[in-house]
Amino acid sequence: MLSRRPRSTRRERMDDPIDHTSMLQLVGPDGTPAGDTDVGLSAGDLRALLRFMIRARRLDRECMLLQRQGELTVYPPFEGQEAAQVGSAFALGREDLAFPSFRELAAAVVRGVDVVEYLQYHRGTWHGGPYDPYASGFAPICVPVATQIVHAVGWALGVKLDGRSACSIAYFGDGSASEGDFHEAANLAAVFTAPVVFFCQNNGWAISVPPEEQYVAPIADRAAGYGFPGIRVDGNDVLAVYRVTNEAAERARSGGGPTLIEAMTYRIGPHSTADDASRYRDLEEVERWRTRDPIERYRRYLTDAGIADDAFVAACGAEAESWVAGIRAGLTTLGAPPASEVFDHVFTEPPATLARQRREALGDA
Ligand SMILES: Cc1ncc(C[n+]2csc(CCOP(=O)(O)OP(=O)(O)O)c2C)c(N)n1
Ligand SMILES: [Mg+2]
Repeated sequence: MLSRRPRSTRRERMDDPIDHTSMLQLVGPDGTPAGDTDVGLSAGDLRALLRFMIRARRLDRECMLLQRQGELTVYPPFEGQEAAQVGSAFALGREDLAFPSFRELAAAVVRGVDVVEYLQYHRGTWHGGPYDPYASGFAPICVPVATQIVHAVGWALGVKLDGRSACSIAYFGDGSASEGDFHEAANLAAVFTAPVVFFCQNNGWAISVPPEEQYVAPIADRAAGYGFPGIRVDGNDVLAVYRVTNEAAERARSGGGPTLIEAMTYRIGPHSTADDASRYRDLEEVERWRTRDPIERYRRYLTDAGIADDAFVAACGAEAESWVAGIRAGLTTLGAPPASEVFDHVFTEPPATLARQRREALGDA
């Protein structure tokens, strides 16, 4: 049986583990500029970043409610990580392909994935969500930790062999960086100059395991060992995330090879709806991270800079409400998937036993 973590270990975390001087930040937690905020985006695009983050948070909270109401089986919330996901996904082009883990719904929204289709995975009615990965540029949800990092490199190598200009981005967490898959993928990408961006969302926890039990040096520093650039960025600063991802993606597409980005952020909610985070972390830690909220920070920056006003922010909130209401309606009125799917998608030529079971269950061949 698992024993509870000693309280002293958790107490040590109250000293902020993030060194703010060693990560790129363009907008500080209070919304004031902390660097050159000209990231090359138009005023419309700068407003779109805020609109996406507001929309994503509203959706995330609705998904938590949908799970509690029995409409989703389980759901992994991303609240707190909106800037990391929206800023990075916004930097991708139509030809690029994102390889997510299971917590990247905000990135999926930016890519234009059909959310009702995406959520069928969490409703338990389809294995990976029936959306088209190529049409949306967003690969299926990947729950086996870190396996998608290898997939992203494989796809990127294919792009290179085809002579196309595109890149992949692998989304993964701090805990995933402890898996062998991460190392294998990073080394392979380095050796073959694969056009891939390794995007680590360091959200402070891997379920109940804190960073001090996962690594000693910053994850971004590992890039030097593989021979490509690595950078730590304030993952709650959407402009900084956009800038580093855009640069990494452009380098990848133009033959410069991989980049490792470590976005320092925080998982405000539980690991998933099946988790009680109060068993292993203090509420003070969560409250401290709320003061670095990515949305409020960026809202202040945009309004202070005169790029957005209160009416725009209010309109984003209203638009998010009706958008989410449509998703709820779409999800809760879905019919059951056809029973035949239980037998599909594994064998090209089903073995006799399976064919017999199919006949018995469905009465067809
Ligand atoms: C191969 C594998 N091992 C273990 C698990 C159980 N598991 C699910 S999420 C998770 C932790 C992931 O932590 P991190 O990479 O930091 O991502 P986060 O959940 O914080 O987004 C673990 C151990 C799994 N899904 N797959
Ligand atoms: Mg994590």
